[in-house]
Amino acid sequence: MLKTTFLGIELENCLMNASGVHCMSVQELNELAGSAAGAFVTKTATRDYRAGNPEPRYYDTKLGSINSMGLPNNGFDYYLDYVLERQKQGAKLQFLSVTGMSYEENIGLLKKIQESDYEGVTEFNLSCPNVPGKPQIAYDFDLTEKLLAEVFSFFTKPLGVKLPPYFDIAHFDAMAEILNKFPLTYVNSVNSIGNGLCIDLDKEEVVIKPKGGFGGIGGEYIKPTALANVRAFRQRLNKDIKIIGTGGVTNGRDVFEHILCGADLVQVGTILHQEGVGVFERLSAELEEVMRGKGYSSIEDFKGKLKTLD
Ligand code: FMN
Repeated sequence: MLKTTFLGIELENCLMNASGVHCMSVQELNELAGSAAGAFVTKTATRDYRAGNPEPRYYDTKLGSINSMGLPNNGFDYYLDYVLERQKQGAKLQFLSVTGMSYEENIGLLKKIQESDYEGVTEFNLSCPNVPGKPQIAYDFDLTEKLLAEVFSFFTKPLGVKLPPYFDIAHFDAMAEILNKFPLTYVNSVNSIGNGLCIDLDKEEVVIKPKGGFGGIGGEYIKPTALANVRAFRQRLNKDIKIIGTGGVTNGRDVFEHILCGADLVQVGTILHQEGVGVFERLSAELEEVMRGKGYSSIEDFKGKLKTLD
């Protein structure tokens, strides 16, 4: 009932982890690969190993999470080696997430992927802090266009971009116009809502250490923003650009809503962090239950079919 395809490859279901959650080490990645998730993505890799920010750097709240991890990761080669090894063993669809700490590092990483034997999908994370004092890449529209133009001058493998949330119709229009110029495999919306602040009232104190307590918000709080971004891009992007919906999923109804807005695959971050890889079985069962209640037998029956009131 939940079977779907992506790039012509059949998947058990449309569910994945969101990059950064349960995908840092080989052990975590193996757990994902062995879970009920339809596919998985690796932790966003930078060229070099990064320890990340001082702890506490992640905090669960009643409605989600706040984090300022600082991109801790084992470095690009670690994750490339992992997906190459699995590819040799017959893995069909894999997602390798990368970002550079500078424009040149971004180009360098994508050149390495292009020159490697990797045949899977690359998730280019455009929603990470880049140059200090400058906004993240995808909030700089000219830079995004320049970078993608250079990338697609040499990159011929499947590539998707991970975007931050947008909050203005003019920004949906402008970003979609840029993205439509390139042969992207998919757009993944959304990354965390940037720079929120959560407070411990008893202590009258912030809950995470880096950046004076400011951090990315995930979980229930962000579902309406995530759905709006999925819907807005589905309405604006070329039909051959797929959408991965990420943000605010805690149950099967949320997954259904992402698909109704046009998501082809759906990723889960905060709830996976809170529940562990067993969450994929629960979400699959809950999604099936919603579909059965509505008489749907495949996600194609309702994908992108959200109705409006006019
Ligand atoms: N997104 C990335 O693209 N790359 C990352 O490395 C990354 N690290 C994250 C680490 C943590 C602890 C969390 C909570 C999120 C991270 N994210 C990262 C963002 C998630 O992939 C996701 O977009 C966001 O949390 C929204 O989904 P959610 O509401 O299900 O949490």
